[in-house]
Amino acid sequence: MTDIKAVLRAQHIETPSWAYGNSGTRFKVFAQKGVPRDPYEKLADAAQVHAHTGIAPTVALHIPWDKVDDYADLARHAREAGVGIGAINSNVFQDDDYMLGSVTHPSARVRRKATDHLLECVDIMDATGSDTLKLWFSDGINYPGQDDIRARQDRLAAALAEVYERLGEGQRFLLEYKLFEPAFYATDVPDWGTAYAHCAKLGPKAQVVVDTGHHAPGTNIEFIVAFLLREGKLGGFDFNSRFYADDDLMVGAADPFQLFRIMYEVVRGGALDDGRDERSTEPAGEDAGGAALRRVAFMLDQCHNIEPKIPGQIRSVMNVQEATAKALLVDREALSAAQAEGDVLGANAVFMDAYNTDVRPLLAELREEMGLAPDPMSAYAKSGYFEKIAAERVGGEQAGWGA
Ligand code: LRH
Ligand code: MN
Repeated sequence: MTDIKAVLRAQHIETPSWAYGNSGTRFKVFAQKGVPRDPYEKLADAAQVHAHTGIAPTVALHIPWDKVDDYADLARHAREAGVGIGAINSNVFQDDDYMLGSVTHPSARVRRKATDHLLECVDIMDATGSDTLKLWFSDGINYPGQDDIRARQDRLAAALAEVYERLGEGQRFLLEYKLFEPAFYATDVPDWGTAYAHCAKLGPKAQVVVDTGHHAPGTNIEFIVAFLLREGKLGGFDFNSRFYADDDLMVGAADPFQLFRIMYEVVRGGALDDGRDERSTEPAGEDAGGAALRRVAFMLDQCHNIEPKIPGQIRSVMNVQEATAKALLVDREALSAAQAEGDVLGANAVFMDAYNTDVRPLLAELREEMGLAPDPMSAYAKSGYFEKIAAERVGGEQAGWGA
C-alpha cells in the first residue's frame, strides 16, 4: 500500500513567475496593488506559496520578462527566500521580427536570432542551476498558402537539433504544443503528436510538456498523459483550466474531475513515486542527470487577471494536491479486478469512490504534520504579507507580460 502521505509530502509543484505579475486579455490588463516590479519580488511572492503549502519549492522563469544582470545572484536570492529556480521559459513570440514565425520564419536572419535566444536560455540554465528549458513556439500561419507547412517543419527541426546539442549533462528541453492562437490557420507545433515526433527523433533530453489549456474542446488529455508516460516522453505539465480556449484559469477550477483523471494516470504511470529526489531546492547535480530526465515537472501556467495572485497560486497548488490525494486513494487492486472481469459499473464505481472522497481533512492533517497551518488560504490572509507588499511596492513599474 503506497504511503499516501509520504508521496503527498514529496509532491513538488512549480509556480510561474508571470502569475505574480499583471496579466489580462487583449481587451484589458487590470493592475493590482502590491504587484512585483522585478524578478526578485516575484520570487519573494512565490516563496509565500511554498511557505504556506510546503509543496511549491521552485519557480519557473520567463525570459526576458525575468531578465536580470546576474542570474547566479537571482538564484542565490531565491534560495535565501526558500525556493529554487525551475524551468527557464524562452520567449520568441513578442518581437516584431517574429510576425511570420521565429525558428520557422522564411528568413534565415530571423531564424538565427530566434535560435540564439533559445541558446541564451541554456546559458541562463547554467547560471541558475536549472535543468529544464521550456520551448513554446507561437509560430504558425493565418491563411492557406501563406507559407510552406513542410518547409516550416524542416526549419523547426533544425533549430531544435541545435538546441539539443547545446544541452549539458542532466539538462533537457520540454517542447510545448498548442492547437491555435496566436496563429489561426496552422500552428507549427499544434498537438502532442507533432511535439512527440520531434522529441522522439532527437533523443532522451527532449520531452513533451502538456499544457492543459492547449487542446481542442473534447480532447481526452489523460489519454495523452498515459501514452506519453508509457513512452517516457512526458516531461511535464503546464497546469491551468479553461471553459473555452486557452483561458489560463486556476487549475481544477473549471474541471476538477478532469484534473483527477489526469493525476490518476500520473500515479498509475509511476510519475509520482520517484519524486523524492527532487525535493531539495538545490540545483540538480550531475548525478541527478537520470533523475532530472525522469522527473515529470508539475508546473502551473496561469494568469490571475481579476483575482489576487498569491492566494490564486495557493488555491491552485491546493487543487492539484487534492486531485493527487484522490488519485492516490483509488483502490488499484479492486479496480484491476473489476477491469479484468469486465465489470464496467464496478470498475467505474471504484474510480468514482476515490474522486468522491473528501480529502481535505487528510491534507489538513498532513500540513500540520509538516509544521504548517491546516488551511493555507486563511494562514496567508492572516500573515499580513499582502498588506506589507501593498504598502511597500509603491512606484516603479509593475511586472507584466511586457507585450
Ligand atoms: C503559451 C503558454 C506558454 C508560455 C506562455 C506564458 O500559451 O502556455 O507556456 O510561454 O503561455
Ligand atoms: Mn503553457
